[in-house]
Amino acid sequence: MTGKSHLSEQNIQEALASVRVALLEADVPVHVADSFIEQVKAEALGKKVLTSLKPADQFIKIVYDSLTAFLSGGQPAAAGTPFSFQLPATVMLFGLQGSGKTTTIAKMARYIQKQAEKRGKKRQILLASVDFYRPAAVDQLEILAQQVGVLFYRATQKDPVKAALEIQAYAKTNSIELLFLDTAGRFHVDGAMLDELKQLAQAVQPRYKIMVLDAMTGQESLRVAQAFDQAVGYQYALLTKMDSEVRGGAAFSFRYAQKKPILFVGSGEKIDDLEQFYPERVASTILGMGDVVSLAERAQACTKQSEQEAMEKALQRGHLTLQDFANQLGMLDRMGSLSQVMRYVPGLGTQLSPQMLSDGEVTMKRFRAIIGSMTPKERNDHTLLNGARKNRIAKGAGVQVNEINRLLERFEESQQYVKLFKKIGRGNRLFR
Ligand SMILES: Nc1nc2c(ncn2[C@@H]2O[C@H](COP(=O)(O)OP(=O)(O)OP(=O)(O)O)[C@@H](O)[C@H]2O)c(=O)[nH]1
Ligand SMILES: [Mg+2]
Repeated sequence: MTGKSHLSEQNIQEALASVRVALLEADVPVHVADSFIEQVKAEALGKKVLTSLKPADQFIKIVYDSLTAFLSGGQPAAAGTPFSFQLPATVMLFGLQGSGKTTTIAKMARYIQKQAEKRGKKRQILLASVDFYRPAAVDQLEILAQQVGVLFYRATQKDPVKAALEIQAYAKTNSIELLFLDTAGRFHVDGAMLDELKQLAQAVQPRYKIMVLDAMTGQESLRVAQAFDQAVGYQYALLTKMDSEVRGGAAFSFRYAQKKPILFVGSGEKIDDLEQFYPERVASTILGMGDVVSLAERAQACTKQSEQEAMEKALQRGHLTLQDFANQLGMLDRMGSLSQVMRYVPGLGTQLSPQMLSDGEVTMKRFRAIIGSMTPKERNDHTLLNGARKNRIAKGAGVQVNEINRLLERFEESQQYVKLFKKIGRGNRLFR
């Protein structure tokens, strides 16, 4: 790695070019791709190269991380936490013809109902449409409502705005918690459609306006998203057809231009094919290199390796710092819960009660929080820890000072082991 310890124009040149190709292949517009790359490059140049990683690999990792951060900006719910609407609410969906509005409404109704059922509840959900242009549009929604098992209402009025008000009045008198309003799409962005949507939104004042974008349209979706935003405005987007052969360029362009969160993605034609938006997944499809993910894993493995090396050195020195101690706790944590780990230690598993194990886990977490509140200096030399410092750390970690003393006792104990290791000269062979 000599002479390559920092990222420079030269050592990331090739990586830069391949990222650019990946973005363009994912159907990200050229100007968007270039400006993103400039931004990441400015951030990356001069960064130190991690041990045992090539500069190019490290750069790709930085790109991957920026891409993920960029795609996840402003997401309403952290990955894994289901999104929920504030109730009662009218949710209006709009988008071009065939983008997937009607299907998506059914999918969302199903999603919300399933979430509610998990908590033993049932939501009053109503589906209704003001799409009077395509003859079977309203029937399509009615069939879907039956399929999902939610309510449906057919307006008698044929003027979209009047019909929407009729629907909303119906929802109110029937104590509907969530009304999904389906609208008509056009083949292209056109003034009449946008005008109608604007009037609809003004009349109904929906709490949520969601722009439905077909991920397959790639670059075109950017223009569409902007036109709808100017004319009607919306808080969220929803990308459909992410199951197709697309590489996420639509998601990227949308985030780039609109900076609004992507609420869900459609991942198939079936009613259950709705997922939360996972920025990491899209980032890796955009980069189009399955190996980016494995690269990230490799970087992860490398950090672990350097931790292990640090541990090995500590053992050879016969001296442990609090930082080493925290790393050791971290390694253990990554292996799984204490009880999982203990199961593999002959004899121990049966001697420790589940209570002891879970207490142990809590203690480990607390210890790591305490060490996390120390300055690097303190971590390297625990003898610095006087009363004033302990008070400050206790506050930072949200614990009592006696917890810090307990940690120090345990730490001293491990010191004894480390000394012992050095004495019997096994430190060298331990990790081989
Ligand atoms: N593969 C796939 N197909 C989808 C997805 N979402 C919708 N579709 C399909 O796209 C087509 C159009 O869906 P619709 O829900 O009717 O679209 P729409 O926006 O309501 O269309 P209009 O009412 O004509 O404006 C249907 O064949 C759907 O099955 C998706 O996430 N993945
Ligand atoms: Mg429709």
